[in-house]
Amino acid sequence: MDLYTYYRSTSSYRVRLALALKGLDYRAVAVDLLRGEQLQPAYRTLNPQGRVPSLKTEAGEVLSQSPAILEYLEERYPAIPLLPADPLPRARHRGIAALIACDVHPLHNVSVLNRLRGLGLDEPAIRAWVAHWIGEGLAAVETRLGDCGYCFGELGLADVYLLPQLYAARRFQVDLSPYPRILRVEALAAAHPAFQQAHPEAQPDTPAQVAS
Ligand SMILES: N[C@@H](CCC(=O)N[C@@H](CS)C(=O)NCC(=O)O)C(=O)O
Repeated sequence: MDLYTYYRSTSSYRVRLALALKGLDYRAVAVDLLRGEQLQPAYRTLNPQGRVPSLKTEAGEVLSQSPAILEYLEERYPAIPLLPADPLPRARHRGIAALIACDVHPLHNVSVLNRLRGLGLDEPAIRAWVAHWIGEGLAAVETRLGDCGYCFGELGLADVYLLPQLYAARRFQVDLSPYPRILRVEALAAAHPAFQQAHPEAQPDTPAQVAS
């Protein structure tokens, strides 16, 4: 499989995590969002929306939208599942996923921030905008999480959405101290090889000054 990815893209990081957790091999193809490579015709023939990630499957089919890609991986490679078997815990994982993917991440996307710049907002105002929406989303996530282990005990889909969002939160200097359950999950994940492998600072396209 080929994954079209950008090192610090939240939605690419979700897919990298799922691939790593499921132990699946893939080739990373970097798409530099700051240079606008996602908007170039070469990439738009694969993904007309001009967003990452895209996944080219083993059969050569190109998939877009990280939730759809994650569902594909879950259904095609069920041996290591990201969702529990029972409907209720599955819905809890999906609730966190939807909160982050629908209500938080789109508000700090590159093109959205560029649009705010175009409207005349300066960088501190934009940072405050992002921090507000991420903080509001994480406050809601915090109330939903269990008291031990990953988001809901066992590692799963909710963690695949939460960890990338936390990376973005730290990048935008969101104060995470009010969220002890979230911080517990983040600390656990930091020691997990799949999270280390998928981490934005460990990618082939990570700039040298960012790599840890
Ligand atoms: N809902 C989409 C969002 C994809 C998305 O917005 N990706 C961002 C990076 S995280 C992107 O490509 N931004 C480029 C742009 O805004 O021009 C998904 O989950 O895949």
